Amino acid sequence: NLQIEDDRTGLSVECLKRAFLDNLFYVQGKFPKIATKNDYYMALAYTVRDRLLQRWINTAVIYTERASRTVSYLSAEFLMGPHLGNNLVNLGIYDQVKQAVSELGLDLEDLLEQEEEPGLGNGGLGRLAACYLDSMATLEIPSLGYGIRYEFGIFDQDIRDGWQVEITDKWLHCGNPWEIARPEWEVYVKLGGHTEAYTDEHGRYRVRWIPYQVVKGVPHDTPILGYKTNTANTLRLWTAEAPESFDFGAFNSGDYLGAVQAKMVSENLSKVLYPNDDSSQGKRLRLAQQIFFVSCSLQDMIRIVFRQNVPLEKFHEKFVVQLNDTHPAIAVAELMRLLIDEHDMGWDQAWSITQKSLAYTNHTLLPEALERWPISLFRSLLPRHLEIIYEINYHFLEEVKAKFPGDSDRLRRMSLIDESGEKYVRMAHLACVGSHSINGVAALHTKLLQQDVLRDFYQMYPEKFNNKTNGVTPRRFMVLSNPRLTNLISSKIGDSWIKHLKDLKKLEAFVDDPEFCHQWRSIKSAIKHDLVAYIQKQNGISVNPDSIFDIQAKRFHEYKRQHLNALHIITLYNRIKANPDIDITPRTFIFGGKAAPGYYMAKLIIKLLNSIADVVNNDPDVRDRLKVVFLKDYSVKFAQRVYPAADLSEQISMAGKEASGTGNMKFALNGALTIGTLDGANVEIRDEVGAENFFIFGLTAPEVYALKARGYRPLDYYHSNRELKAVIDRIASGHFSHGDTQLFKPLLDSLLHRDEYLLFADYQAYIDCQDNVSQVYRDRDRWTRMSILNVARMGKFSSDRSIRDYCQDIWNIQSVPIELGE
Ligand code: DL6
Repeated sequence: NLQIEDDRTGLSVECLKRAFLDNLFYVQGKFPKIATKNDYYMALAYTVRDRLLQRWINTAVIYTERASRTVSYLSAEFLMGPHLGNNLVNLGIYDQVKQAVSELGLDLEDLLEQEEEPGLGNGGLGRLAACYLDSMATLEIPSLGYGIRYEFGIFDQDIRDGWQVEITDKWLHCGNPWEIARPEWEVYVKLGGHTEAYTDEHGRYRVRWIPYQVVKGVPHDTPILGYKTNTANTLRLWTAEAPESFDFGAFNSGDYLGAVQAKMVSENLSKVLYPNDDSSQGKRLRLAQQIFFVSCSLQDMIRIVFRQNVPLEKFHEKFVVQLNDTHPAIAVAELMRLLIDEHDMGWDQAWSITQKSLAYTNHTLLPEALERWPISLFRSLLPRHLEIIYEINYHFLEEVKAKFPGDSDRLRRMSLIDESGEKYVRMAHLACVGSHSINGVAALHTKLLQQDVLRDFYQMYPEKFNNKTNGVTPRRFMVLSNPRLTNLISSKIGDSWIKHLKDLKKLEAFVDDPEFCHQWRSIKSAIKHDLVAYIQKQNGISVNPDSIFDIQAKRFHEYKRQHLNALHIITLYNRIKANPDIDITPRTFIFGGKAAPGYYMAKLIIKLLNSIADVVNNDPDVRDRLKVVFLKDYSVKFAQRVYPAADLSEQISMAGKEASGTGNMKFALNGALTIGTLDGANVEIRDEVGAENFFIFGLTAPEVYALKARGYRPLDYYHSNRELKAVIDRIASGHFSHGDTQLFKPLLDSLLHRDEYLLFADYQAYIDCQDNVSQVYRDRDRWTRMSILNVARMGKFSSDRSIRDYCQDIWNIQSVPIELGE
């Protein structure tokens, strides 16, 4: 018995080896001779999970005993990335495990590669949620992440003939060793049907909801371990099931297909992640997904409240519920419904608890991304919620009237219901009214919310607004992904920076140390060589490791302006074509990212980049001075490989559009210099690292507004800028499309006649700035110095800092250290 316990918790190499072989045998049912790589991965994953479980259970015991105040982080997306490597880092057993598997004749890197990452998110918003879970566990903050266990995550991206092709992401096909299903905590969610009013035995007005359909939610829990703490919090993801697998009535009467129909309809709810990161499409299934996971999660919280003997009136003392964008905003109406209809509470008390419990984070300045649902759809799916929203709206508009008497235009603008045409429920308004806190994700973003997108709400509730600049976890995005730089840094300043990122500041003392600078440069160079090998293997393109690695890796969207980057590439290409002997600093342009499947223009931009790559990489005049590489299927795993290799990070969105960005932080933390506009968190990164260590260009947000207000005419720029005109004409001529002059016409027409994101207005400033980058790169000492100073000054952008800010300003929550029992 003692022996078994040791094999499940021990951290010595010998013990790890024994446990690994034991899991291979007893869990995978294999022995080394016939085991596949995946069997080995699974055996190792279970070995690591066993070591997490002790911490996980202890954490749960202590939280339960103390009924600790808990953060519920509600998010439709959690882009976790592979678990194995991160758990090894956080457990502090990376080296022991590497040795253990190597003594068994295996390579740890190989096994890490094997993991299918759970791609349960689109991009920044989902990845932020994952960084926050890591930081909450590291800071020993009791927390539960709640979301959906999509059977199919974000699609895999293939590139065929330069076009993006989407492939189903079957991330669960080999099983998921990190989760434990908890069917004993299943809950039921109602959908559709109608409501009936009645009077209860105390003579009170009540409403009964008779649903058309009931879906079962089953939680699947994944432990989230903090870095070198004993805290293991929980990510709880819901799977939708039919309450009964079969409709036995239909089955018995011979209607077999009809009998499984209900099961299929229910399971659809957690079938697939919506692959759009920026538009609300008003789809019924999406709204159903939202109510599904929100209702499951709130019911689960109420179960916990009861289990811990907390009176329901103190729900808001036990839980603070952070809404990650408006996707979970239906929580406002659902919590009201649960308290009033299911738990007999009066309206005023329920409303007070709801507002005190909920807090809302906004993640976008794009008007098209603000979710709204047609009333007809809402009524057919959530009839009771619509009634509750009408009632909230009535009380809310009374408040507005009291504060701004006689301002009917304001009432119309602020109403929870958009009545300008077809009627819609405005989810951002619902979130603002139902929450006690509203935050943006970077200083500029919050300011723009206050001045523009949510101005009326800011005037109504100024005290609710606050900024929480995003951050990223240095565990995954440095310690795990960049061990070489991590070791160099720790050899100089110790490893306290991993938990206290501001300690990186101590690196400044070494910026004039030639030996240190040399090591710094050698490490970047070694990592670039690795990426060169990867690119050769993946894309068959040979790349010069001494060229500037100029990387833009993020979702494809016109506002992010990957096509502005393309204009720069063609500008350099044109210069070479005009003067083949021109002295150009060699560059490798690397792109990665997915486009929403229905977003035609973004997909055309991917096609353009691949078409440019085909021409530029194969034109003998270029003589390998420029290379263009599109790395397909960008993911967290892939990002971890790319950030450390970058010299230059492209953060070139039109100012006033990128809420924050977090890739900008990951690149800079890994020693890349940034070329960027004054948008999102770029502004704060520039402030921290110093303007002299940052390549800033382009219009500011106020200049963007002013230019648009004056009347923007992109054609004027085209006609007056010789290089710009040559670039556009080169594309239009069919040079990158085998003579086809129509292929990129929609993109060119959009630029020449609308150019919503002001590429032409920013073009010259961008080119000038890039020319400066090329100049500075030639001075390797200067570049290295800038790189070191960037890293040294990135302390602010740890997600630990963000979480501390949330804890202090919004959540009012303290850490609960976990002791490991015997
Ligand atoms: O806050 C995380 C992340 C920001 O860094 C990005 O700037 C922003 O675009 C992204 N938003 C989304 C889509 N959100 N909505 N709605 O991913 O959030």
